[in-house]
Amino acid sequence: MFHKVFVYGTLKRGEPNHHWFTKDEGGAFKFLSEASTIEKYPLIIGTKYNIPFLLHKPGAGHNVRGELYEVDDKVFANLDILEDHPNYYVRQVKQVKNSASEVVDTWIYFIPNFRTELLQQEMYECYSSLGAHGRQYVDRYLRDPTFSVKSGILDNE
Ligand code: PCA
Repeated sequence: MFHKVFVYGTLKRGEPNHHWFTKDEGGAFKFLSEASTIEKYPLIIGTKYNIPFLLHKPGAGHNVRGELYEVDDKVFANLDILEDHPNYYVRQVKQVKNSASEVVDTWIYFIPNFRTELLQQEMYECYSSLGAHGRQYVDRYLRDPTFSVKSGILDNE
């Protein structure tokens, strides 16, 4: 079984979690195209660890640019582990436009129940950990294990 996934953050090529596509080996994945969301969404960088979040607030922010992949069940399951779906990021099927301007239905990882004050933060069209924002992503193993990355992000934490 194959699934389409649109990634906008650290899973993109050249970004710090791209290796999750190849984790454990044996899983199959294919880069399909650069793509952008049909609807606008706020893409922000949050917490002191500079984590990218796509907030589920259609109409705010930008038509976010990212990458469209096809993955098998094994890779899909690993991506769900990384994103802690459905406890943290929650994936939903949305439409993106690929580089041939075709509209494609695909999974995207969102933060659905976010604190509204996050909408005051700067919103990006395209994420890069090493972007001009200067907020480089901090890998999990470098974080304080007692700090909840969900606090300040999720509405119910
Ligand atoms: N990884 C996922 C969601 C946010 C993140 O850093 C992605 O790249 O789409």
